[in-house]
Amino acid sequence: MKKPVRVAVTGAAGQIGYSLLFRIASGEMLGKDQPVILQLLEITPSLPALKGVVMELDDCAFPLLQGIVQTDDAKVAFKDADIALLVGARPRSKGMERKDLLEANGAIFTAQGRALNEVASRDVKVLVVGNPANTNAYIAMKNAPDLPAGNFTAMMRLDHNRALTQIAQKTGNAVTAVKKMTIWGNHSATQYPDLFSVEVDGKSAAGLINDQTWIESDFIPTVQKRGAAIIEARGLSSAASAANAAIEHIRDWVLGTQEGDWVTMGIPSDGSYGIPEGVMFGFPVTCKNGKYEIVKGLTISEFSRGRIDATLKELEEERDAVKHLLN
Ligand code: NAX
Repeated sequence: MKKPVRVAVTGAAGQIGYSLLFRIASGEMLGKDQPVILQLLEITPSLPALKGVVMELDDCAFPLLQGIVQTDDAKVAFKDADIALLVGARPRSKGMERKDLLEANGAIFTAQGRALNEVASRDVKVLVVGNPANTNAYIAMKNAPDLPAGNFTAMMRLDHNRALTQIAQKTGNAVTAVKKMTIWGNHSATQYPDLFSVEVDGKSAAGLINDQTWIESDFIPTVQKRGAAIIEARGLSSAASAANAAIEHIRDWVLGTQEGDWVTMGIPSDGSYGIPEGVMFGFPVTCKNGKYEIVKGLTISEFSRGRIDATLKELEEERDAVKHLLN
């Protein structure tokens, strides 16, 4: 039997948590032969609800689940964590400005970055889901100076998966035929879903579709605004699809991406594609042996460059708004 992997999840009693925890415990994230210990963090008022979720986890009798920690103390939740899924965040309430949202979440991710720095495994793989995900990940990274910056990532995978399905449906293909998608930039409405490197059954998606108006007026805005469309339809934000994306992000990071394809991860830039170093940006990456690497050498058209610059500008503005919270 393998040694159990310690997986910390924050916001564990929330909607995404409810879709996420059972799949982690059943082995869908790290493999059907990998035991796990769940270390669950909630705010104090939500501990009773968390207790209910833990009772349900118990009632599944998952063979791979070797322990569960429930706590409102980040240092307990992150102790020796190998993986940390930072899902819990302050939602935007009525009348709250974007600046106030950044500030409220900044406080949470400053504290959690510090706690990770103090007690997590030095190899901890951190995925920030809670919004604004890229900037929250940036704040946590900056508050964990003893951990490698590259351990911190932000979730762009839901946007990536949304874009794959749009292309599959447009071209009448199975989603498995669609490869090499990239969502550049911020997990927000400025993100740039780039189909110019996408292949469908080995052929250029842009060539097959051959319709710039559809790309600009349909594909890009549909992917960018999908989160709002789900809220409009469901009355609640995406949860099961977000949990699925988190599972896939970590699974690929740990177990590797498929040959001949890549995925999108929000990672600190190494300066590639003219994105200033350190900016938490959606990039195309391949993963192998637990490490990710940016796909280099893609052609960026003038159209794409304009979109990439716009999402970069937004991320730089967010970073400037939280400067006082950085180490
Ligand atoms: P919920 O409001 O259902 O759950 C959030 C949970 O986090 C609550 O139980 C709350 O008590 C807890 N929490 C709040 N502050 C905490 C703290 N400091 N420490 C620990 N727990 C804390 O939200 P849910 O629908 O689960 O969404 C969670 C986050 O994911 C939100 O910020 C949401 O905006 C974000 N999303 C990000 C996506 C992405 O692609 N990056 C997509 C889906 C989702 O919108």
